[in-house]
Amino acid sequence: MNRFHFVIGATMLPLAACSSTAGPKENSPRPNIIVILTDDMGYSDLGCYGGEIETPNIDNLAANGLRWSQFYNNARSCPSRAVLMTGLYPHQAGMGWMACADEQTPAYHAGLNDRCVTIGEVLTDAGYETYMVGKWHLCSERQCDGAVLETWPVQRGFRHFYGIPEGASHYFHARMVSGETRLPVTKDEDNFYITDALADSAAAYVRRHDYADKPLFMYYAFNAPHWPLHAHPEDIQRYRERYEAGWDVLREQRFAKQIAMGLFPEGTELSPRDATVPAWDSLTDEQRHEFVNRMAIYAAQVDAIDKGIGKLVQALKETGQFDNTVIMMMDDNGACAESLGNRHGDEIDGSAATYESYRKNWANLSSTPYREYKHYTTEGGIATPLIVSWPNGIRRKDYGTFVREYGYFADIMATCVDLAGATYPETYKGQSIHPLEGVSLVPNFKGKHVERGMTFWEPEINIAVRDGKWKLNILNHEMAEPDLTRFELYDMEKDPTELHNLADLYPERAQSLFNAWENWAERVGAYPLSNKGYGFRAQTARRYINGDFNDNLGHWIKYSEGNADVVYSIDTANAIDGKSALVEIRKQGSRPGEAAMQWKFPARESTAMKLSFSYKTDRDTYVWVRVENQNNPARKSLDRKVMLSKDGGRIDLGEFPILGGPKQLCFYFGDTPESKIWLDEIRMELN
Ligand SMILES: [Ca+2]
Ligand SMILES: [Ca+2]
Repeated sequence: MNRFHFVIGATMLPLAACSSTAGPKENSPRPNIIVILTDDMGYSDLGCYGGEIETPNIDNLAANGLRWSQFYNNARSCPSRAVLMTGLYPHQAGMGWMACADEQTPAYHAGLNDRCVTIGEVLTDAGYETYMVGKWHLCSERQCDGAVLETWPVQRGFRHFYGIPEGASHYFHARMVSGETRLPVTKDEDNFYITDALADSAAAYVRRHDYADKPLFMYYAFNAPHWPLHAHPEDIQRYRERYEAGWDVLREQRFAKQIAMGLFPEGTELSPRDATVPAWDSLTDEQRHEFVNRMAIYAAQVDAIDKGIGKLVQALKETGQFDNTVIMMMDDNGACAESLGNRHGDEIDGSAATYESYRKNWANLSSTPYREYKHYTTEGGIATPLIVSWPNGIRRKDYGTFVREYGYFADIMATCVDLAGATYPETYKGQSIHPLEGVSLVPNFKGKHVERGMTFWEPEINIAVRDGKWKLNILNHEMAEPDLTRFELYDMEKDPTELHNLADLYPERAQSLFNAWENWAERVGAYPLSNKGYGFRAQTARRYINGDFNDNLGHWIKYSEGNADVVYSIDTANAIDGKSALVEIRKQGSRPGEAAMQWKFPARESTAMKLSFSYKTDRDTYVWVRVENQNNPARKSLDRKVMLSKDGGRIDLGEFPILGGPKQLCFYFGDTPESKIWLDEIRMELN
């Protein structure tokens, strides 16, 4: 199985052989550390958290280790991963929001900034060999698009990397990266399945690792079970029957199992079924068939994660490393209610041709017993399993028990620093680093108390504060301006599922938690709050044009059709200010508009735009500069033939009105004579 993958794993291994000489030598008592992250898996999907999906390998780690009943992530991929990797709040690390939108502020930078360090960087300096396998999602999409590697895993502390820099992947047709090298997209005949490929790579790293030389740190981040729904047919088949019971019965079953295992106290209330999800009994046979398929595929994806962890544990055991390896496993956000695919009538079978999600209907099961999902600061959004295995460090009498104190993703960095005897730096590469926000969980490993204190959230203008047994929520499900007085206050000891809002009963407590949140928001840069719509924010960030080409051609669209023969590249040797876009027009097109560089951006109604740019060229020539409506390019706000002289220079097109809506700035070369044109310092200002 996955022979293609095994070869890839092997090709990057020579790197591992050239270990540096830093760090302690033989028989180091320091443990290996492996942080395992899953993606978009709900709180109750694992068997050891109440689920009916078969996860024997993970359950085994829990049975011979510890489980946290109240551990918190940061509600969404990029912010959660930033917190996990840096031990800071996401805004401090530059990832207040997602990798798709560099909003040009320190808190919303779309990638890790230089005021933070990763666990990989800290443990490298402490003498660990560092590996990363899987999904990164801590580099800006614009930089990824431009192949700028500044914040890829290898640049941020991981000597070995196999995975995807981006936030999601097709499971069968994946564009993997080994180290810093993009590999070809996998094809059907490669017999590739990403979860298995990552598992083979992680196990191969462990087997090749020289533990006598130095301990290992591995960050193993599955992109599963994030959409799309893709799985092995034989695994899907094993799960179909058990989901015929439907979400209503299964929610009750999961909850009963959670109470029986002691995850929640007797008397805890199960949240009611999401009001927008229909009763299972009300579905037609056809609808049931479709939804059984969706959940069976999802379960098969989780099943594959478990098999992958089984391979990892086996590799650790066979190489004698398991007993002194700390494994910490968690998920990056709550169950995902996002709706993908629109294939009603087609069979949803988890095959490569499909691209589906399991929908809110099943996310509601995955969140059992909580309300809500990924994105929100209700427990359904931010509560995650945390399972810790460490035979040499956890007392046998504590095996299988729950740690009932709450913790936060930032604590993982602090725990790694503690376990490794490392120092969290005040400065790194000449930059001052934010002080660590996490606290070590190692005392919890020994049955002792950890003082986590107040903890704060702001994902997408969803606000939360946890302080002891109290939790304040301000939820913003709409795109509307947030109402920061709409407090929900919960006693998490009596009401862990957040069903009884006490804000009216204790208004002063709610207000004081909010005041603390405001101080925090000022401190970390969460203020001013940004609008939460994904498309809106991703598009709005395009108003910051990549006009200096610092991100190469990132997010420029290189358009050509017909007989236009145009090459677009970045020139650093012969450039205007060190790096410029070079457009080589090799053959003249038959009509204007066949080839262009396009920059897409949104404009409000009645906006005035200013535009200027620098150029060089190898002959007297011209270019058409246009601002077009994206949906109807014939509607132009600007249409100018700009003469370019062999001397080069700067063109200022002044200020002009543009129509509102989605726009594209275009440099058209379709009828431009054969020539080379260098463009740089493109300034686009919108009022
Ligand atoms: Ca996620
Ligand atoms: Ca430049």
